[in-house]
Amino acid sequence: MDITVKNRKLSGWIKEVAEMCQPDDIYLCDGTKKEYDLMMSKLLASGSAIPLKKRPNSYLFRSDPSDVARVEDRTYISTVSKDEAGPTNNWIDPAELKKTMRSLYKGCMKGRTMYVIPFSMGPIGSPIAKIGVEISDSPYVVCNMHIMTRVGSRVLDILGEDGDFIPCLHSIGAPLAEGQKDVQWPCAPIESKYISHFPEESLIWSYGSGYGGNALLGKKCLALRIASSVAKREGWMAEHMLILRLTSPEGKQYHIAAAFPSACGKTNLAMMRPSIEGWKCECLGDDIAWMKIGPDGRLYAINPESGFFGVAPGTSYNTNPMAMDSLKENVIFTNCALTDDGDVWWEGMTDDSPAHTIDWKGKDWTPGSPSDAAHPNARFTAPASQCPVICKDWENPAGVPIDIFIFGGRRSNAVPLVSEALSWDHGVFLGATAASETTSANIGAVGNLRRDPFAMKPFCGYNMGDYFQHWLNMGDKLGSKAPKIFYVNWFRKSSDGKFLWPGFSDNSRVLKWMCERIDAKVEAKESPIGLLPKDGDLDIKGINISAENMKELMSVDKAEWKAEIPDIENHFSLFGSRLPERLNKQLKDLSARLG
Ligand code: GTP
Ligand code: SPV
Ligand code: MN
Repeated sequence: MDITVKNRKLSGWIKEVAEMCQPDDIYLCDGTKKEYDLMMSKLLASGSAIPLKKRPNSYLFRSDPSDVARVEDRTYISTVSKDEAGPTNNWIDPAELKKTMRSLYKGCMKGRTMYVIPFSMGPIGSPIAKIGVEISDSPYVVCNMHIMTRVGSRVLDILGEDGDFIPCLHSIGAPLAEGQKDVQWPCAPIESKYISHFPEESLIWSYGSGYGGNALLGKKCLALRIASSVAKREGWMAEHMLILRLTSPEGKQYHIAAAFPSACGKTNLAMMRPSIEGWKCECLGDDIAWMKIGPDGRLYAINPESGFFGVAPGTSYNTNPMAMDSLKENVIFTNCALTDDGDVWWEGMTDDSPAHTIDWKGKDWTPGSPSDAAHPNARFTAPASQCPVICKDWENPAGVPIDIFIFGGRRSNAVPLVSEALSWDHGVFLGATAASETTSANIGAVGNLRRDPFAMKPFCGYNMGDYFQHWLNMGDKLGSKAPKIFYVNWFRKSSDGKFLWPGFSDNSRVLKWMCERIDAKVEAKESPIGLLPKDGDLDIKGINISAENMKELMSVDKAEWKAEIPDIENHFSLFGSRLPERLNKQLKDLSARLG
């Protein structure tokens, strides 16, 4: 059962974890295709993976009905002082949390194999990349990590004997007694799930879930929660942002990074096909951006991931054709429906639903059934390299210079389609006060409006008040080279409950206006909440939107916005003395502008 690795820290950690978790076997991952196939063959044999006739090398998984999304209520930032974790994170004292979790981890891998997965976030060997090692007892996690991160022996070569890495311990929390038959999706009950982060020692401990961000620890745990805390100390940024390159008909390139909360449109915008003539969009990343100030003083972004873990429902050839084309082969689908001819299906994928499917719970489903065929948080895991509009620079370790930041969210009212920040501080205020209706990317109620600053509420690894200050500091350092900040809302609804804006490829029209603004080609109109497009400046040629709807979409209702003020005050009061005074000033200015 012994495996040998050169790296001393890793060797010691593997031994320690094996003693605690007591697996039957240990396997060191090398990231090869052969290994992927071996894991899949195990998952096929156990009945967890369902091969898809219609898509080569692609498989469907059905999770336990209790394990369908991230669990924010069970996610912890465990710093020595509670204040360090701040008011937006759950906190337990590290010693206490480790004690609780050690007792859960004790013997938790009995009857299973312990996989050691060395991975790199960012191109292997690049100066900006971070190395992690995930230990997991889930072969499903191994396969997903192969797609989402760079797994391989080269990572161990780079580590050498003394190199450092971020230990990411994961167990599904479902040991097998001798002779006990495994279930299709083993996991632990909700009350013993823990997604824990110890940012002061760059350590991740996850227990009890096999799903997405709870289990693929390179993503939200390492690349956002731990990385954000490292970034604060080192003076860079780790953000919940897509990265795209937009090229104008004249051939000018613009790089845009946009932060929307989970299931609020990042993947769709990242690979959008502009509906306006001559404009081109290429994808660099769909979920996470790491950004550093370059030698020329501009802010450069890389995508630390190597795959997409995207929301399936709503994805179609109409809404997101480039995602659909990325899903033809080599894909892992989770909680989608299975069609009779051996393909996957989900709500919104086709105009007509199939006459019959097996739903995500494994039950017969026909149109008109009371529940969805695919879970609303059903996902695909696909290699980024398969996206037809992946940018040739997506793995360039130097990154791309960001011209525009966009914040936004899902707001059925109040927030206009687009506005421009009056200044960097005002832009930070827009990010800090961003609010969005909750989605099924987290276990919990859906559709409740909440403040989700910078789309980072669930992902900031330290006190959010300090995070706001970090944004202000970055702006001070960038000075005139700072990206311009905009705020968007694709999700405003009319009184009859329909989206006012067509969205998707037509979002290019909004991006075009932003480019014209940064090139000073058009002027903007003042409003209390920021700058708005002047009438006629937003290119809506050729789309079917009535003048009344357009007016409603762009309207800023003073009374509605005045009603936001007490809520923003409440939100800010959470941070006490950690709230930067510059943001309070922005709030006062907004109140004054609203009169
Ligand atoms: P995470 O992976 O959870 O971080 O989500 P995301 O921000 O990448 O969201 P994604 O692009 O997957 O979109 C989530 C849902 O919103 C999907 O069902 C999309 O079809 C829908 N959506 C995305 N963009 C638009 C839009 O412009 N308009 C409308 N109406 N819906 C959209
Ligand atoms: C999100 O919830 O923002 C996601 C999916 O991108 S997960 O990987 O589960 O966090
Ligand atoms: Mn996300």
